[in-house]
Amino acid sequence: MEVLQAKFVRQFVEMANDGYTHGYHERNGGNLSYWILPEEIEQVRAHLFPSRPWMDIGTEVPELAGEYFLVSGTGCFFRHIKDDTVNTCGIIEVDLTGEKFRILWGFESGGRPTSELPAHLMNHAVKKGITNGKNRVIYHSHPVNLIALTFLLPLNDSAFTKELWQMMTECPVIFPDGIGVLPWMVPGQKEIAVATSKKMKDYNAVVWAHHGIFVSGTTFDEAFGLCHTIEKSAEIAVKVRSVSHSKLQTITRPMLRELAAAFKIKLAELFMR
Ligand code: 2HA
Ligand code: ZN
Repeated sequence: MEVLQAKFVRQFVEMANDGYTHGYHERNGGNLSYWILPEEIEQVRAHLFPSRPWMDIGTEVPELAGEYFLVSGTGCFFRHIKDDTVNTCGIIEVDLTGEKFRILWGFESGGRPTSELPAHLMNHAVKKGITNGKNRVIYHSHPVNLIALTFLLPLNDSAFTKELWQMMTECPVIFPDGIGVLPWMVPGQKEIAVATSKKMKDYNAVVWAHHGIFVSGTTFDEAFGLCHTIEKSAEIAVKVRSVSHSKLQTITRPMLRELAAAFKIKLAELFMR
């Protein structure tokens, strides 16, 4: 099967386009990666060309040795992924040491994977262990209201989780573990990749102060839906703050407990104090 016809590629492109139309990807902002299943790589193997050299990942991911990923490209605009997938995206293979990768398809005009490849692969490595291989998608974007909140709330997991849980009734159901927050750091480096992947041990979403968010998911819908929900909740928080310094009422802790009981979910106790 041609790579562009494979279902996982079509879903990847659809999600990238959703992110663009939601306004999460100005210029070349944001990036997306998908851990390809063995049967999916077999569907397209006849169209892969291991003709380019092994390159350094910039970190070590021995857990992902020999695995294949579909990734967006550095400098690429999400608005072009739908109509120009072969130049804006590519399939890569991780080598057997987990320190190098090579391009097998895509990036036709000489591009290469996202500058955040270390963070993507380290997050995949952590989630692979925690979810028994079920997590497939890692997504990074720049949603405007969430970034605005990083100027208004204390930069810690508790402040963000409590605020965003309170803003929309279904938030605690969608991210019962809460969300992680990192202080401002230089993007594209191993340090921010290590810090993000540490937070991914506890959460499926990690906020980068004054920058954006990383989310994980077992499917494209799960990952995008989580980002979308968090950004919508952040938009409500920003709107409420824009109108008034104080809230007249909110979703209280007893209400959160009622919700957890009704939906049979376990909310992270850390954020219920
Ligand atoms: O420009 O979003 O964090 C791509 C990015 C880097
Ligand atoms: Zn970014």
